[in-house]
Amino acid sequence: MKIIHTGDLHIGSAHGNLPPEKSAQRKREILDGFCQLARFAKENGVSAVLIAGDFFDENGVAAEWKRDALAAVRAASPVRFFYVSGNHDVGLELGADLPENLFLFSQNHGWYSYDLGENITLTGADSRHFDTALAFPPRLARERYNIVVLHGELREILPAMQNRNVDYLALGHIHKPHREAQRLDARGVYRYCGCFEGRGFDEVGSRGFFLLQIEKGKLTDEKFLSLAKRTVWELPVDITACQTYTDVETAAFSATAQIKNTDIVKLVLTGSPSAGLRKDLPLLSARIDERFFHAKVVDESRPKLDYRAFEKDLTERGEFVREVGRYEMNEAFRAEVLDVGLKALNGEEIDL
Ligand SMILES: [Mn+2]
Repeated sequence: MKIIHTGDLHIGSAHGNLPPEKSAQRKREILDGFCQLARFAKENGVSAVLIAGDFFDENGVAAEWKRDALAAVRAASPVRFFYVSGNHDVGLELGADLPENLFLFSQNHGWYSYDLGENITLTGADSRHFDTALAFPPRLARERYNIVVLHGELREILPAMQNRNVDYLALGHIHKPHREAQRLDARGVYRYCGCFEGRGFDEVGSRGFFLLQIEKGKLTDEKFLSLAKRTVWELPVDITACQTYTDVETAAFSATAQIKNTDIVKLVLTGSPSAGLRKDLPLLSARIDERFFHAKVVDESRPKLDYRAFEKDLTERGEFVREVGRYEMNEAFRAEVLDVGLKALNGEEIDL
């Protein structure tokens, strides 16, 4: 039997840190991603799609987003969708007209189980019953293949689920996927599926979902697949050797050369260039941004300072550098103090 483990889609969410029109586009793309997932499931003979919470971004998500997501579920029949709510959508009202192939876990029980066929049992607890459910873990039959779907933190979930005949613990909540399934106990494994698409600069790298194959009580195959429209990247660029703005731009372009122009990029300048280097962050940001769907540049480089050059400098800058030189501190921290202080004295913007 083929089963998809997904979650944390956050349909209806705006992508932070993007200009309004691009944020709105991302919002549509994420819903469209789910519609594609539903089609993928149908076309590939998937029996069940597990949605491990945060299907929608908030309880108050607009009606049309819910309607279109549920229409995609309905159109994918006979694929069955099993949805536990997460912390973001625990109070969500889905309305009365639910697709017949959508199954919930919130029937006023702590736990609810479904027989998926082929000796596989799926058990889950909705977020509103999370604490009670963990206090009274489910009784799972030893002779069944037991999947449990939950949304929450490992430190709460793992102690309650160990040594209880769980074979696969399908988790949602943490947005970074476990590409390798993690050992739960002598019998089972667990994993977070991660969010479906990166939605902010902190959600870097591949995002997707897991396609599991379970045969005769064993997980015989699993694949990490992605339908993400865009990937978010964070790329360090060492500018220590740069002498001019052109060098900085060249280094930035070469660091991003392999990245698709439809992706989202955060470029981090690092290293210790000479103090006089003109980095021109506004121009660099604009040049990088025009190459990608969206980009931003963060400067974490710290200038190399020759203290002797300030020995006879009678300005506030010289006094400041000499003063910092008198204290004991590690050199990386000293460089940071000098960088921030000199920027402040120059009236430059400080990024702490
Ligand atoms: Mn989430």
